[in-house]
Amino acid sequence: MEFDVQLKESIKEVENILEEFLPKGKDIPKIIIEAMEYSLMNGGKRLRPILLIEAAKCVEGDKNKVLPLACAIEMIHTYSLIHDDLPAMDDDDYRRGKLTNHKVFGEGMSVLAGDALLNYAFEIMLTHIPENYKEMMNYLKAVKEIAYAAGIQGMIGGQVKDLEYKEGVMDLETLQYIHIHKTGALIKASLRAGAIASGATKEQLKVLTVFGEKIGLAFQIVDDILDVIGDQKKLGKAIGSDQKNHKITYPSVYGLERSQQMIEKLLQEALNHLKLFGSKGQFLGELGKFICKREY
Ligand code: GRG
Repeated sequence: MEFDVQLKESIKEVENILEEFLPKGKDIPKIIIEAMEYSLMNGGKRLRPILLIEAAKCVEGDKNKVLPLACAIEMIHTYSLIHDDLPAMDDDDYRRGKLTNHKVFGEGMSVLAGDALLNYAFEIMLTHIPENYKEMMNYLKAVKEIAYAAGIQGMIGGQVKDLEYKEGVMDLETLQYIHIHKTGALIKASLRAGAIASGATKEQLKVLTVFGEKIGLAFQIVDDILDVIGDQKKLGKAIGSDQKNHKITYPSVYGLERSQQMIEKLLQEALNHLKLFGSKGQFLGELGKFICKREY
């Protein structure tokens, strides 16, 4: 099957499950469900849940058993975007071509929608713990992996540094810390969680970890480049925000050409590692290429 078709099918599959997992119930105020759904079902690329599912497939895990983890990671990602768009953070009006959550629901409700998605992600994961002891232990280790990557040692840590340096001059070491933690950590955790929950061997886990690290960093360099030369229509948001906010980025330090060469090098190294999985890793490899060559 062609990659584009397969990707569309995977996105559809993730979206169906997200719909299924969304909270329902008379006792929940309708507005919070609407605010959560507005951003969660708003056309994301669904990269993290697909990476998680594909990592499970690479190690011959049961896809159905990792679906709660895949949905949870997309909910955590969505919460981070909602909060990142708030006036107290990046103050953005548009995401994926549509008004940001707080522009529609107001700042207070938007904070709560982010909180609710984060909390609900853990509720879903903990509601679906397998009963078999070995599977349960692997699954709980995967939940911990996600918690760690989303927290102060991961995404929040990266966002904290980003916020701290908003006004000041950042050095390259800090830029790398931010990239690795703010975006890289959740991408790496998607792969590791899918593998760990599916009982990966040490060697398999190592390969998927390195693949995740390389693709995670490449993802962020692409993001930096798109902020300089991206197509606003395709991106669904304005470009040039890094320059406007005097942020140092890969293109501002290394230039566009060298940044692009770095992405290519990271991609090739990531793909080399995947060889361990043979044809089972083929779609994951294509996904890596898509991430490195994306235009949105
Ligand atoms: C608020 C705790 C907290 C963290 C925010 C990830 C993050 C940390 C902020 C996002 C800021 C940002 C736009 C970073 C660039 C990289 C990134 C995460 C882009 C969006 O991810 P995609 O391209 O998004 O996977 P879609 O729209 O496809 O879901």
